[in-house]
Amino acid sequence: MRLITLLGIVMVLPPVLLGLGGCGEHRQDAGTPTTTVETPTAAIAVIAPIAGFTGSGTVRFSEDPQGLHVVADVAGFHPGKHGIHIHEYGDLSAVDLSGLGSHFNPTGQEHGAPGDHPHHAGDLGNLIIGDDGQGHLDEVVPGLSLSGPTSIIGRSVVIHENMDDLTSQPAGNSGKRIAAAVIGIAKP
Ligand SMILES: [Cu+2]
Ligand SMILES: [Zn+2]
Repeated sequence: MRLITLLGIVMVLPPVLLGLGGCGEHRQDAGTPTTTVETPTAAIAVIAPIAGFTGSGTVRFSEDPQGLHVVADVAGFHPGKHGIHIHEYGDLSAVDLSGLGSHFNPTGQEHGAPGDHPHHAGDLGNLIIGDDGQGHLDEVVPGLSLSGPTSIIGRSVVIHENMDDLTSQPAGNSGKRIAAAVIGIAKP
């Protein structure tokens, strides 16, 4: 009985799916896309620490005529300078965050400081954490965007245990990756 019912559905479905059963006008309407794909104008990364470390916060990104406007607000980190970078991947599955890959480097440069040449596009410099554990960073970074070949969407923000010396290769000798987030599209 069940088999007969299933067969009945299977035999009825193909003409409906192909649009052969109804009138032509409706078939055309059903195939017209009703949504448009828009370029993101804002992105956000919600930072969380790895096991054994503390520190959380947000990093917000918006398009700017000079590049990408980056604003980070974090709390709970140990005081001092911490290297902060855009890394190439958004894979948070490894406990040591190794799945995030290297610094985002779409133009094949060496590691350095933002604003200097050469540097990885993903080099954001250092996040300065005060005695209260809080840090704020606000900069416009050239060479990054929210669409196209230099897009950071789906990549990641990483905060390191130590200071980025802005010179050592390939990553400024900034130590462990202690906190990170995948960069997602934000509500404009
Ligand atoms: Cu990094
Ligand atoms: Zn770098």
